[in-house]
Amino acid sequence: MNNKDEFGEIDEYNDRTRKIGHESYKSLQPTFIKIEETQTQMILDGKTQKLGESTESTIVEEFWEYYLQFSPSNLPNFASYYGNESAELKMTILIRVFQDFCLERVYPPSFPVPIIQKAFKNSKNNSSHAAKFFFVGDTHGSMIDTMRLVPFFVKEIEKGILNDYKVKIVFIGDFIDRNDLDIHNILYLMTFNLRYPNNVLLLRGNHEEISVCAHYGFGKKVVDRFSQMLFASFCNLFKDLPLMAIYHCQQGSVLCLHGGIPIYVDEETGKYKILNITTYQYDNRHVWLDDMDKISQQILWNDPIINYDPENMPPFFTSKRGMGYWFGEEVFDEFCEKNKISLIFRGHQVFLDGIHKEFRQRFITIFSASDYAKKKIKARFIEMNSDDIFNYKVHVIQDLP
Ligand SMILES: [Mn+2]
Repeated sequence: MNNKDEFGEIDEYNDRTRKIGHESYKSLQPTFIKIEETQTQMILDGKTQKLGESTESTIVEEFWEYYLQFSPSNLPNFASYYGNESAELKMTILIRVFQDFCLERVYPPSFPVPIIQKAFKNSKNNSSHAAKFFFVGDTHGSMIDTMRLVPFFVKEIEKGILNDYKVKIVFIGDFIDRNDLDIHNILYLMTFNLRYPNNVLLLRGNHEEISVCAHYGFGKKVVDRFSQMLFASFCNLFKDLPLMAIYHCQQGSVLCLHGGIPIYVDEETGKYKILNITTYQYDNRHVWLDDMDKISQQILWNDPIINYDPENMPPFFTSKRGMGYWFGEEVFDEFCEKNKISLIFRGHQVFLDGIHKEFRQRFITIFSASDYAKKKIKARFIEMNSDDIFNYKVHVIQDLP
């Protein structure tokens, strides 16, 4: 129906990927335990320091300087940096610094919901600052696009500082797989996030999970070039990426998530209900997808039904991807009403035009990788002002200077 076989979205999760994921997870289990123990020991020893106070922040500068030498016409090489003997160690440190940052920001004990919430004009405590948002969909290792986006965003952040407004940039998951340069892509985005910790946010996509990335390229590349240990470190980090970002603006709230809205389905009766996303007890922080709660799985995997016909279709049905659901407009409306959401921006689906609007233009898919599956894709991103959320701009990445 809506999905196109040519992009391999149908059966993306199947018995084979599930088996690969589970086997990788089992075989890496001792490594995961070792990583956890090392991290716990470091905390006990007082070795983890906050970013900015630590000499470890030099690792961020080092990666930043490294990526500054490249441009869209001079991309990093599949093999470059990796000739350096200490590359793996540096990556491991960068991963750990980024993981500490995620844990501190996303799961503080006072707010154990995997949502980044920032209030703007609505809030009494935070009434003065306007904000400019940028939303980026799947990048999937397409460095030619990331190399254009990051310098552009840096300039926007600087403009925001000069003119006293906030700049928030959300990358809506799927940084890896399907492209040879995906290791570079995730390293560059992590570095960008750490260098501008108040401006940048990386959300988890369905590819940031062991079953998917062990099967679609990233895992094999990391293990072949480096080690199982490094692959385990990446997977252990992915579980700590937030699932959603919600921004309260004067005209309404805007939600970002990778896949789609979740539906709670009673397996015995088949009846469904729509949840309040801020009070649901998530159990999402697992390396392997099948261990996660069904709501978190769906946030990463669901899709809208394109050209939904309420007369002749059920409100939702099992996704042909092999995980999650496709949902129609009633379910979507109920979700938005219950959670007081006006607009949703998400990635996850490939459209040649780089954008697709569904459900009276309120559910917006954005795709940000032009170098994907050998197709000519018009990769795009969104620019939105906090005081005028319905008049967001849609940019073509290639048109950036
Ligand atoms: Mn996806």
